Amino acid sequence: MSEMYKKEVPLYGDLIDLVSDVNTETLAQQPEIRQQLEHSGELTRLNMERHGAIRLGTAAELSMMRRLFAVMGMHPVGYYDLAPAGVPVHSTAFRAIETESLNRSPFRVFTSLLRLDLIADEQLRQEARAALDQRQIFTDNVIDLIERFEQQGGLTKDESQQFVKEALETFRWHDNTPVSKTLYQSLLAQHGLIADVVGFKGPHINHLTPRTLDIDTVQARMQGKGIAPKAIIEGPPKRDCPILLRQTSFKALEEAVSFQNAEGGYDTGHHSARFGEIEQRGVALTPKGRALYDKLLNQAREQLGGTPNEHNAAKYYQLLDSAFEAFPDDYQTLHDEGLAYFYYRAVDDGVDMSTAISDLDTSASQTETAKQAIADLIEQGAVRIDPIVYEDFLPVSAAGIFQSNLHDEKQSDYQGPSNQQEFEQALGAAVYDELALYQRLQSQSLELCLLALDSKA
Ligand code: OOG
Ligand code: NI
Repeated sequence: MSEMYKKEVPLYGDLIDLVSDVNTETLAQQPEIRQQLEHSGELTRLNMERHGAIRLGTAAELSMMRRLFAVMGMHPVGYYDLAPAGVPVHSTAFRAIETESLNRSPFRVFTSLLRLDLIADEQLRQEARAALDQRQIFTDNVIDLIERFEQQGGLTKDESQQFVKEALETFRWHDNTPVSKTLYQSLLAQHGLIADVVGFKGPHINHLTPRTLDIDTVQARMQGKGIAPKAIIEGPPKRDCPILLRQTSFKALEEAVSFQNAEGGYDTGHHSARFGEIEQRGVALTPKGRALYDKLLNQAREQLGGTPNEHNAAKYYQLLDSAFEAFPDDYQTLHDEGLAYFYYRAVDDGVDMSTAISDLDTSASQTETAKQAIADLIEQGAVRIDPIVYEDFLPVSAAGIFQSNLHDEKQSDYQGPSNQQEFEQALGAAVYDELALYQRLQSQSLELCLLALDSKA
């Protein structure tokens, strides 16, 4: 997919080069980052870290997409409702869920389902539905292979190769649209996103995202490389100990498209939807940490009194910096205050730890005595903590990424209830709770760490 996208959107290739230069510089300048990535097994996956995004039109497309990703060990994690931020979709992310699988392939796909019910104009809604019902975004072969995978519980090597080739077709760009220019324009007038989904043959991958170790430097250097960045970096401010996710993108390009007309020919026009993005990930936050993050982010945005843009970017960063002074910025405090998730590792350097261990058993790891015992072991240097990387997305940030790429000046306002249940019904499965996944990783690592200590004691 990366190869295909670099060919389709050459500017993305330039972005990848810039990111990998900056990553190399950062690793050379900051050996502690290199060491940390080595410990968590992420150094090898640094330059292949990617996410991408697609937008789907119907429940049937979403449920088949779930089955397609399942073949690759990618499962729906999290529910994101973007309607309150003026984007008529709700979403999940398909990704690996075990540490080992994540280290092998951290690729995620942010997958949105268009909410046609949010189109107010009844006739347009029907036309949109009819256009979507007519398209088939999966090849017959890929559907056969998905069914075979489900029946056999796997695919042979040949079948897997065939699967990758066939699955890729779904994500390809098609510059001939199946709708008329008039319909496209009415859809566009409703919302850029509706035109992008309904107006095309399939859910073209709309961006891919490498991981950078220094997003501020990449953002600053983009312009110099002829890449126009969006106005602000989404997410938390720059910190010593990165939390969650910071992201920025270059603006979507205007691309030539041909609209089918009634005479069987084509009318020319253009469409902008595809862009490139970069991300910098930090430690995953517990519910307590996340609540603090949301509170501080809202505080900065309320003080700004509007959506961040080119004109108020400097002020926004200032407000964000001062709001986040209330968020502890060292791993030890993040750990001790229960704000973030960590891996625990037994350190092999002959520290005497016979005292603390008796207080510990994992089932009791949440009790105060156990917490104190772990804190003591960390303090003595017998146990080391390493941040668990946040693997998911942030709704406010995602809305900012969507908006910057829709050339959408008007601010839409969608009321109505968030509908995870309806989303899961369309998906044909429940989404995994991301917080439960991080909690499980942390507990498992603690268990292993205690076993290791026990065997040494
Ligand atoms: C998805 C935008 C959200 C992210 O990284 O938060 C996103 C889209 O534009 O379809 O990719
Ligand atoms: Ni993205």
